[in-house]
Formats: sequence, C-alpha cells, structure tokens
Amino acid sequence: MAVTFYYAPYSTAESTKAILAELEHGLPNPLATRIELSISAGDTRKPAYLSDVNPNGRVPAIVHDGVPIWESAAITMYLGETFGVRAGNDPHQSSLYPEPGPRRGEAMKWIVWTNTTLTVAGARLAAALPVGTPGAVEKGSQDEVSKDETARKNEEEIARGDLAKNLKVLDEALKERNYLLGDQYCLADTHVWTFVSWLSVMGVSTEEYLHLTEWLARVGARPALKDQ
Ligand SMILES: N[C@@H](CCC(=O)N[C@@H](CS)C(=O)NCC(=O)O)C(=O)O
Repeated sequence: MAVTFYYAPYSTAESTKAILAELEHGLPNPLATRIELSISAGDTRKPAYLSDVNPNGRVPAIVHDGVPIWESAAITMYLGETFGVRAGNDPHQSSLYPEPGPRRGEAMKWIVWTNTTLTVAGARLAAALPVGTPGAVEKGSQDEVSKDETARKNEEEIARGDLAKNLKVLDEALKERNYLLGDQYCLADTHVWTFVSWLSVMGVSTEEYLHLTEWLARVGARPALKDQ
C-alpha cells in the first residue's frame, strides 16, 4: 500500500477522508493507510512531521510512493487523477474523476474555488467565533486569535455575508442539474460537499438555497458517504 493519509478528526482532512471513501468504495483493500494526529496535542508541529510530511504543520497530507502532497485541493485533484479516472472500458474501475479536457477543467474550477473562495470566508468565520463554540478554531491551533468583542462580531458578520454570496453562486450552478458537472457525480461534488457540510457546524444555514439543499442530500446519501 503506497498511500499514507495523515488526518485529524473534524478538520480539513474530512475532505480527503471523503475522497478516499469514494475511491475505496467496493475495493477489496483500502488505497491508503490512515495516521491520526491531534492538533491540540501538537502532533502537526512535531519536527518529524514538519520535515517529512508537511512543513506547514497542517492536515490533510498524503505521502504517495515517498512523495508528500499537502493542500486538500491538490490532494483531491491528485487522488482523482491517479485513482479516479476509468482506464479504457474496464467496468470494474471507477470513473469518479473526468479525463483530461474541459470537464476536468470544470472539476478543478470547483475544487479550487472551494479552497480559495468559499473556505477562506468559512475560515474567517471560524476564527471570528469565540473559542469553544461549535466550529470555532481549536484551542492551541495556529489559527487561534484573540480580539475584542466588537471587532469579533464585526468580522463574524462580514464573513457570514461573504459566505451567503458564495452559497448563492453554488446554488445557481446547481439549478437544473443533479451534480456540479451535470448528470454525472464526480469527486468535485465530494470535495465541495465536505466543505459546505463543515459550514453547517458553524450554524451557517443552507435552507434558503433550494438547489444546494437538494444536492447536499443527494451527495450525502451516496453509499460511500452516508456513514461519514
Ligand atoms: N489550506 C489547507 C488548510 C489545512 C488546515 O488549515 N488544516 C488545519 C485543520 S482544519 C490544521 O491542520 N491546523 C493545524 C494547526 O492549527 O496547528 C488545506 O486545505 O489543506
């Protein structure tokens, strides 16, 4: 087994966990060995982890054939390209990621948008929530910041407004289509789904976005994801 997956529970690593669940679904053996780390215990900042796995001291990260790959968007695209594209007409192989071409570009667009736009607003909200409330950054995390109550509330409001704009973009894109790329589910759906699901932990409601709400239920009901 050549892939090692480093994760911490309830972290950004949930995205890679879901991607692997989809790719491993129905396979006789898992694709990856899992290694659990504790952020609050400082595991992600231990010298060996920083030097051999991720110099940023964060999860998720994978090591494949000795090569460390970090950043959840890069990991999703890499695992999709490596394990998710059906080779030839083999019906036993999964086709969870598009072949090179415009559809691949669309998948990349949503994966990168999730990390650079949606999640940036979500991370600002997490950092603005008082430590200890659901979804707030963990105590001891490098993202923990202290601020006075007025500044905190202000930042929370701006972040919630930005998230609402982003969710509307997603809702519009899902109008008249079952999945982000059309009729066929792909790992871009998995990736975006994990981050939108994370937002609900912080009390961000998606109920007013009808298409998005239906899509969340559709993706969440997939056999590989429903017990996540
Ligand atoms: N941009 C990175 C963000 C990863 C990230 O921020 N991970 C957090 C957990 S949600 C982490 O590992 N934090 C460790 C720490 O704060 O010490 C990605 O998408 O992979």
